[in-house]
Amino acid sequence: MVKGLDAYVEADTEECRKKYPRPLDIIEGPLMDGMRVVGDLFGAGKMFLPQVVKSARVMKKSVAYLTPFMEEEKRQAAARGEITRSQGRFLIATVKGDVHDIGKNIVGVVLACNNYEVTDLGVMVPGDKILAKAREIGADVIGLSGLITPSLDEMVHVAKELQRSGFNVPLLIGGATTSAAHTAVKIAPEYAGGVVHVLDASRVVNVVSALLSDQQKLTFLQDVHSKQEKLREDFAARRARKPLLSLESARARRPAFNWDTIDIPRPSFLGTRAYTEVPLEEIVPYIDWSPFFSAWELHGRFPQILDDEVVGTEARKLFADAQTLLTRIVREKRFTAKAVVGFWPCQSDGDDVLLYADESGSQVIATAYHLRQQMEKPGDQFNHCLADYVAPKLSGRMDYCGGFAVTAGHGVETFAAEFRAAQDDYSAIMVQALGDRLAEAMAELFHQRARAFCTFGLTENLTPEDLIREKYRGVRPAPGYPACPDHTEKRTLFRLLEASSHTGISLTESCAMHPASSVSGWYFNHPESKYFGVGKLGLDQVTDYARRKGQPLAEAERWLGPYLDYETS
Ligand code: B12
Repeated sequence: MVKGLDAYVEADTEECRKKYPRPLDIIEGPLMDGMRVVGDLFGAGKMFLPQVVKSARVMKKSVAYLTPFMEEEKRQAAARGEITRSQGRFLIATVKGDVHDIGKNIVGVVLACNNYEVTDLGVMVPGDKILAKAREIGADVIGLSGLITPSLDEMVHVAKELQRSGFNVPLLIGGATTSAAHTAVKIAPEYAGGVVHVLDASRVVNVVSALLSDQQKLTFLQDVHSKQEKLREDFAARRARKPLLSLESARARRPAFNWDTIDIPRPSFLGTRAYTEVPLEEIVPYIDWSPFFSAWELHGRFPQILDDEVVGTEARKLFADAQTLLTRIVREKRFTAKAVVGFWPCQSDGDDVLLYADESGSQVIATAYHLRQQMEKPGDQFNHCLADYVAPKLSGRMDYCGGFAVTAGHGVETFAAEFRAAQDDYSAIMVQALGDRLAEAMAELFHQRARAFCTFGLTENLTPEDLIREKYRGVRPAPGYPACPDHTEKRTLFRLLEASSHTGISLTESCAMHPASSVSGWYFNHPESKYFGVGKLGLDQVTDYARRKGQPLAEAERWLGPYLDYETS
């Protein structure tokens, strides 16, 4: 089990069954002993996540073999009026509007192999369902996961509902978009039962075991509480220390481009072009493998990571398993990759981009709203906004920008579910991680094609490494990323691209894309375009932005929550 070898697990379990009086003794004896070794090595940094998940697979298969025997035993115990109980009941869910799965699944597996009874409600789970299930199973701890910023707001909502409904079980917060600071400032004050941010799966067992221990719970929560108090103070102090520029001053510090001379390439087509089945083998060479290893908590750049002194051996094994599965996915066409790209004539109007029906510019078919940096910067630096990369109306020149939506996600869930049904979480997580890599690779592939459509890309001669290092002209900021943090702009992008009908990707109420392995964004071709973060936003900008979008201020504030530099009323 410690080595994660599962070939003979059923035969071995049967052998144990003959030796041990009860099936539960096997779980609590050799299986848990094995997992304890795994947990200790993982906690001490001597074992890595892929190994833990493989060991968990052995445990799960063994438990699956024992389950019918335990059911029978439970039935008999119940008939005698006895109750049995696990280490603790953990309820986990990805919040409403979010489709993030992989991080949540990893956490579920790590807890389950430490003998916690994990109930996983899946993705896009509304708060009332989480509360109802928590009540039904008598959850000892509730965990919420989320990938994108709108989920943060949903987490605050769930915390408020837990408080309102009189719950008192600890609430764990995790996922890429979450942070200790946001948890301290926004979520923890809403719920008195204890709210803990957990950075990654390697820490979750210690946190849960402390929370469920009568001896440790109080001091653990007191410690969390004082750290959160400090984070709240730091947050308030930082805001007081670093006042923002007014929107007007920030606008005056926009980059000054000479629009008379800038090269504006005209795309070879205007409107959209859809790709209903992109061959997977065309996508594979564009995969950036470094984030794949991060997903498995092996940190380092690919390919150097394969020779890393500490994680190299595991990284190699993981990479070999990934190649085997990827080859199978491609050969058996397990995923269907779909894409749509589009180009439109456009001009900027302040911080907005007006997209036109044709090059006469007489009919605006959509407006893309952008946000500007308001942080104070040294004198020679600009306060950027994506609209700066588009020829202003006043320049009299017509510009072009593009958009894309790509997905490798059709088929991912079905394939992952097949593995899960066979108690193989290792391969299920691997399938999801590969789906994500293919989606990102598609974004790279189609950006290269887009640059070729705009002719300047035709003379590029870039290696895959050059592509990963973005050694090309132009950017493809994705709504939700730091240069354009408003996820609702995906609605405009999707309408222009007719993305849902062309690719089968749908937007949830939080503007997450379903299926999960999907990416969408804009193309800007300006020779000096680059990625940046808009950073914190002042009330003046958010008020102006809401007015331009025709949105109530409160709605704009809701979507931009973590970026606001002020308290909302
Ligand atoms: C890989 C990745 C993707 C992949 C996969 C996403 C997916 N299927 O989940 C792809 C390429 C598809 C993608 C797409 C997008 N992404 Co993305 N993506 C990432 C990236 C690089 C890593 C996320 C990841 O999968 N990590 C690996 C997993 C295993 O880690 P994890 O989720 O963090 O989970 C661990 C912990 O957080 C914790 N944990 C997780 N949940 C829970 C729950 C509990 C209870 C506990 C205790 C712990 C816990 O344990 C886990 C295991 O250790 C992050 C940046 C980053 N470095 O985090 C951006 C990031 C998450 N993406 C982002 C965005 C904006 C997007 C898009 C909206 C962009 C777009 N317009 O296309 C889309 C949205 C996709 C969708 N379906 O809606 C933003 C989100 C921030 C925001 N402002 O909203 C990020 C943070 C990038 C950034 N810096 O802005 N993305």
